[in-house]
Amino acid sequence: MINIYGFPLSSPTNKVLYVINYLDVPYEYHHINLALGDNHKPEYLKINPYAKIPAINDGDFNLAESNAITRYLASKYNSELYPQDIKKRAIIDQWLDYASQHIMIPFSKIMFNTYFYKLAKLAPDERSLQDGYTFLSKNLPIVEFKLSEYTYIAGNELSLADFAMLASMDTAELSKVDLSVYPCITAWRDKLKGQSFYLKCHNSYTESFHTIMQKIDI
Ligand SMILES: N[C@@H](CCC(=O)N[C@@H](CS)C(=O)NCC(=O)O)C(=O)O
Repeated sequence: MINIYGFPLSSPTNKVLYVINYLDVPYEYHHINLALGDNHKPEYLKINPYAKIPAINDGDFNLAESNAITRYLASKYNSELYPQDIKKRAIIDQWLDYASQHIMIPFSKIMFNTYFYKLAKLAPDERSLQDGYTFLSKNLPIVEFKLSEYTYIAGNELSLADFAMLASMDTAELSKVDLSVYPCITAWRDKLKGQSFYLKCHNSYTESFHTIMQKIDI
């Protein structure tokens, strides 16, 4: 049984959950409460010594980094989400990196400076907030162009890159980034969000966010 350690407001965690639910293999989810510092407890540091979530444990094997985890899961279960062909893999890897570096990070800048720093009683950084919006205004059109030519992020087949990109964009509504100006992204996203792998995780990130924020002890 695969153990997944994560936190529901973490986009990298949701990426892993989307993939494992799509693969439809059994797993056990362990809530690592970042607000209480569960990620720094000795038992978790045995799973991931650098204290970040998500991570997985599969028997005597531990692994962190959401992209590495999804590659491992797809490879373990021989999934076409990460095919054997090295050129197809390389293109998927390219878009996994693009989603992490050029979409998830700018959205994180917005989320931290709009919501999470306030929780930690830290002052927002206006420059970092604006960088988030500026980078997305440059980087989202690249994704829109790709989806105007192809059905999915890495080509005409669904791949790990779609799950990474989907999770990276989950905070769009809370971030007040209007994705409706990108019709191909919107149609692709709506199609994936209606699928069972997504609905098994949540109805939407926004709904989870509001539910969790209402609880003091997250
Ligand atoms: N590149 C990593 C990012 C992991 C990461 O930054 N996780 C955050 C939550 S989204 C975390 O563990 N933060 C806790 C901390 O820094 O103490 C991945 O894709 O898994």
